Order: sequence, then structure tokens, then C-alpha cells
Amino acid sequence: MSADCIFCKIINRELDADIVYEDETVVAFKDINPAAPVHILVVPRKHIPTLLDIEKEDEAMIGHLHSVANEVAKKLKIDDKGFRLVINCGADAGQIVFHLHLHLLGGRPLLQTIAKGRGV
Ligand code: DGP
Repeated sequence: MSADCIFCKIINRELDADIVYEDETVVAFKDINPAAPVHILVVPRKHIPTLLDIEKEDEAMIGHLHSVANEVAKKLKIDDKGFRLVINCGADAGQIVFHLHLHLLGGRPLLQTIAKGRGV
């Protein structure tokens, strides 16, 4: 838990979010500024600022994040047509919330490449 982290506050229910999945290690909720009809953030409860900060002990959790993304994609019915997972790491990637998260995007053709912004 980091005192001034928005995602920690969502995880701890100090801030509202539209939560679509949660378990003991992961919470998934709708992005406040969706770039696609389905735009979910899959977030570990553990406060890890960026992908560069993961440790050996986090490897199972990182795998679990991807399993949860799969599960949520099925639940929200974007598994059939396809979806994209994105991790932004650091300034040049446009990371604005420094609590590790996967973006799960789908519900429209994501024709652009991996660029951020409306093209994600
Ligand atoms: P990134 O650039 O990878 O750090 O993306 C962070 C995302 O978090 C961005 O798409 C907008 C979203 N976001 C920021 N603040 C909030 C919030 O308070 N609630 C929710 N649901 N999403 C937020």
C-alpha cells in the first residue's frame, strides 16, 4: 500500500471504481478514460510501481494477472474477436499511474499498432 497511490485507494475502497473482478491478489476495474469499448485495468493488490520493480517472488502473481485478464475477457465477451494487453512502463511509454497494471482492451478492431493514446 502506498499512501498517495490512486490504485491502492481503489483497491482499499477509499476511491470508487467499477470493479469487474477481484480475488486475494488481483483487482480488475474499468478504466476511467476508456480507449476502447472494453478497457479494463488488471491490477495487483501489491503496490509495485513499474514492471521494472517486479521481483522473483512476484513471478507467480504476474502469471496470475494474465489468467485474470483471460477470465475477464471471456466474462466481457471479447475473447471471441480478440483483445490486446498492454503494460506501460515509465515516462516514454506514457505511464501515468505508478502502480503496475495491465490494460485489457477490446470491443473494436485495434488496427493501430502498440502506440499509446487513442491507438492502443
Ligand atoms: P497508464 O498510462 O498505463 O499509467 O494508464 C493509467 C490508466 O489509469 C489511464 O488509462 C487512466 C486510468 N485511471 C487514472 N486514474 C483513474 C481512476 O481514478 N480510476 C480509474 N478507474 N482509472 C483511472
